[in-house]
Amino acid sequence: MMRDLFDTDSLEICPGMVLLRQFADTASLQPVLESLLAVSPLRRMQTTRGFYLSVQSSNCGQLGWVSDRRGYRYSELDPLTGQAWPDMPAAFRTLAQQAARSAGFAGFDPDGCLINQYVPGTQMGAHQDRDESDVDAPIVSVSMGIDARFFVTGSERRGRSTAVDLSDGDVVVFGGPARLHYHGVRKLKHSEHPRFGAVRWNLTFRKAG
Ligand code: MD3
Ligand code: FE
Repeated sequence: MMRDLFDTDSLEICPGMVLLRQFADTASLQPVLESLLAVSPLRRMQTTRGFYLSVQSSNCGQLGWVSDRRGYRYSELDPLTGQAWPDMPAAFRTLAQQAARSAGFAGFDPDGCLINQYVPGTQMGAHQDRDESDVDAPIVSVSMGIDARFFVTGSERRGRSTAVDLSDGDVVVFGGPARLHYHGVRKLKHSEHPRFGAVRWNLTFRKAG
């Protein structure tokens, strides 16, 4: 099927930020995700100050985002296993490329995918994603499982925010003028998804290297 920016299920939240509701077939992604986590398991990453992030994380692809007492960076090796991250599955790559193209970013070629697991009570404070060498490339975000309220404040960390509730299968593309916007996720409410249970997964596809 051909999808483009003018389909009714594509919504521009602000310049450079495009929401594609129900774009991803998460039932088919679920076993693929499980096979990745069998190779590079979930873990809680640490900040430079020694605090643990409340999300649990892993990665696939050439470069994985890691954070520890030394800071954050992209790494070719999983520090937990000492091995390369698992390859990015074709189903993941194709989904990210199709979403980016639908949002006007043809030619997106992600080299890493950060996998974040949220459980009820988990939140993510306002931050920018600026560790990627190429911030001209967009970031593609895929939500699976229970709903979360995402917010974006813009070029300042504080101030008025725009909220979007993200549900299973929703994909958001952040590029152009939105690429360096501050954003985060409000504390997750308790709920259950029929296939994923009381869990939210977020995949973010990045051009890191
Ligand atoms: C907005 N994840 O993993 S969507 C992250 O829904 C992250 O789990 C959130 O923020 C989540 O870094 C938000 C992803 C996202 C990624 C990059 C962005 C949103 C963005 C860059 C600019 C603006
Ligand atoms: Fe982010």
